[in-house]
Amino acid sequence: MAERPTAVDESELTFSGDRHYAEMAGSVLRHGVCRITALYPVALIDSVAAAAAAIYAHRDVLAESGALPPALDVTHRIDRSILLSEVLIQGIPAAELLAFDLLRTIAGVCLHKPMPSVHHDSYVRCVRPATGEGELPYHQDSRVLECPLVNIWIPFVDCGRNRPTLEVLPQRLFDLVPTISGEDGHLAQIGAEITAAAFQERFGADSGWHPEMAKGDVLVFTGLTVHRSYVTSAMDHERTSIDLRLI
Ligand SMILES: O=C(O)CCC(=O)C(=O)O
Ligand SMILES: [Fe+2]
Repeated sequence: MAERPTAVDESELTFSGDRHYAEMAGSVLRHGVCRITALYPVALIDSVAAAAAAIYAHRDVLAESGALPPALDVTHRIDRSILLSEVLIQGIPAAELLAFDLLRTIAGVCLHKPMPSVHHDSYVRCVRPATGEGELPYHQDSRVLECPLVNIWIPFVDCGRNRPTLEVLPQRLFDLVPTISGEDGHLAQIGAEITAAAFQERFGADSGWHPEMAKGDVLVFTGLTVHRSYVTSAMDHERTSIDLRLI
């Protein structure tokens, strides 16, 4: 029996950064997700993006010359990701600049603890429509990280039109969803993938929300909220973003 949510209008899920944290936390508790618009100054996002771009450029050179350390092989070539702790802005970890009090407070309400901290498994990720690099199928982060968490998803660019966005199921879940894995990809291999067919069967075909996002906007969702990379044939540019996980 499909768990069909009553349709939620995206206006109910969307908040400007000056709204009270309790409204945003309320949306995450009721619907599993909220979007906060214009949360970060564009200049901050640009400086984090530039620091990440320098790391990508360096690793691309290493990969081309066959000198990429084997430990980075999957991370760089398949996930096209960078551990967030490696991204520094004038010596300051990017996560410290991004995980400010408002977000920690919202996450704290959801996790029932004061001021959660950043989980080491937080990444910069680049999704490339041309090659499928970086793209992830439906999953729940708590299945992968094996702990309760709140994910702050931060795109470096406007996305959802010609660049991939994220698709989330705007429905609060209280458990892990059984996984039925496809054959390819890291999440399938670790038994964390929910196939698109299984997702549609369980939640309905049009139940996912794939918001357009502007640089400076974020999505906040729980470790149980089902989500995936959202890529259509109209999207011909890459998108880089951060998954910042609070625990
Ligand atoms: O950025 C994406 O497309 C997927 C990211 C994701 O699954 C995550 O942030 O946990
Ligand atoms: Fe995820």
